[in-house]
Amino acid sequence: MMAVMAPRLFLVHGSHPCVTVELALQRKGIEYRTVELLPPMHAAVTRVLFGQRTVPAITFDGGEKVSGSRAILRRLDELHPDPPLLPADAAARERVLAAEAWGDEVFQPVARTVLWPALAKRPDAIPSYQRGSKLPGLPAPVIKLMAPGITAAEQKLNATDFPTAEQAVRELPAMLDHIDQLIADGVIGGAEPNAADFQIAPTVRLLMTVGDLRPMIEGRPLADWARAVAPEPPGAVPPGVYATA
Ligand SMILES: N[C@@H](CCC(=O)N[C@@H](CS)C(=O)NCC(=O)O)C(=O)O
Repeated sequence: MMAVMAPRLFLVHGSHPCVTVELALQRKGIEYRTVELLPPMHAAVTRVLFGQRTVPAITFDGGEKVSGSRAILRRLDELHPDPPLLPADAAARERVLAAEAWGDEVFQPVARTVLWPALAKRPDAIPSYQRGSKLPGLPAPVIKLMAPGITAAEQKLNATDFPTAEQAVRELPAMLDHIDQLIADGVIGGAEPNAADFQIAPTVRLLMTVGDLRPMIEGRPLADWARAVAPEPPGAVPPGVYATA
């Protein structure tokens, strides 16, 4: 009998949608291997390998390739139905899918919008986001030299700059209210984590690494929920970058 190859997850260290996929794989007890890519160069590699520039991307036994956190979770449910990532009840399922789509399309980009301008202001914080990476770390003086180039490239890639980030910070409380409402409505935060839990919680946890944003999150129901669902990501930007009320 032919041996079944474990899926290979292409990821960037600390990337929140990559955590989403890892949480789903782990929930289903699927053994997988990871291929860690270095940002922002990873986009060129994934474009060649997957025809799409973003991570997460995954290859399954037989060579099937899937890009995108939501598409990967759908495929995982097809390949390994138990435990399911979506509720069986049709109405509940629609609510979870809508929350997951919001988490992917609206909330997930906020972390990139806010983080890269913060790191441009505090390049000394960049090495903290590499903690736990499998790739060889660059010496601090080299990172210092490269920081303006890396943060400028990432801001361009993610269509952000400092004013855009400040606006996103102002809009964050309304988004956090929405997540608290999803918890109150039982769409997320139930006994069994679902696809929307796995999509939204890693973004909350990444935002908590930004010192100015953490106080906006702590004390809300979503802070404990996010801690229960997703692991603590690497990295810390000291407070004092963004003015918050
Ligand atoms: N929302 C999509 C896209 C993920 C995404 O934008 N990933 C970032 C890393 S967190 C990326 O690969 N960016 C590179 C680029 O935009 O070229 C998903 O959940 O899969």
